Amino acid sequence: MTAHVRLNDHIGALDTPEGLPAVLAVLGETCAAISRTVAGGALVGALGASGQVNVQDEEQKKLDVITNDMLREALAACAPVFGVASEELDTVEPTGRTGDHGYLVLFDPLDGSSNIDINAPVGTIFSVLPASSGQIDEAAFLQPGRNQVAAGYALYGAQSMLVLTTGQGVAAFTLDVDGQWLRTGEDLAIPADTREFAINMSNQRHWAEPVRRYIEGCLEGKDGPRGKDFNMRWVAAMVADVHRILMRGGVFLYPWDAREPDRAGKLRLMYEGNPMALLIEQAGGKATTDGKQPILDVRPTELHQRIAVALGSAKEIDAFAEA
Ligand code: AFP
Repeated sequence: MTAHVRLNDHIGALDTPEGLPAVLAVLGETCAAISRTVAGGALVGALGASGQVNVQDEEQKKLDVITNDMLREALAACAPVFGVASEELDTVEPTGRTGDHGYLVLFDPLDGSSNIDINAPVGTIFSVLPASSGQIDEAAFLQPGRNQVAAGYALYGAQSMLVLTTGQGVAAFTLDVDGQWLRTGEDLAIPADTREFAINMSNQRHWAEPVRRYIEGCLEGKDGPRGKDFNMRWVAAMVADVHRILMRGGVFLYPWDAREPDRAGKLRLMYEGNPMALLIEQAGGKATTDGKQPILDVRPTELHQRIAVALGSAKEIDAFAEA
């Protein structure tokens, strides 16, 4: 049996700023606990709606609330964490700590909530930003994604996996029966070419013309301008679609659409777009809003602002940009 490196030993061997290993260790422990809670499903009363609505004006599932509280409490007790922000919280929550070597942690506690009650994959997405020595308010969180010192996700699927970057490549960990994250992949690399796209096709009539042209080119396959057939996937959980792309390539698209013309896109910049973009770029892919503008260069103006997303295999994102 191969001896696998544990998450904390992997982090300890990295060149990381002071305090960051402690933050990542708490995130790993909490995601392992969330994996156990999600796995309990109906047996632990974790399915169904909570009866509450969040700041996104979305009905919260019970697990949205449970997992959000698990992360808030664990991070509030972690000394280098100076504040947290969550998809499920109206605004930021300072921990009251200030000083040097502090971090801000942003998260989507359970991405893919619509999958919970059908036992399809869900996940936790997290982003870690440096905390300034000043006041920890919403403005302190509004940093471009390039400032992230770490980003990752936990995917609760057939296996529970944790995928993490601190800016030195992307590593993958699998949760073992003892609740330990054991390294099962490192230096993940996304193939530059792909024949697989992920998009919610039911929105086709609402897309802008370039998106329609790109998808039509994929659907025409080898009989059309692309000269090759494509396959489609859509898990309705960004974590699972991004994980597939990290494992075998592909593109993931959630573009602007005319259903809500004043909204840049459905996905949130700070705790979905930015962490996933850092992972994708670190694995050699491209992560953009429109095929050209890197997500990591977007200067945030609001904590819960939304963003269009086109990420994945570099050459296919270029083809999307030229459509
Ligand atoms: P939920 O967490 O509300 O299920 O949304 C998941 C998500 O933000 C992202 O993870 C998916 O890729 C995308 O939305 C699915 O959106 P559609 O339900 O419109 O396909």
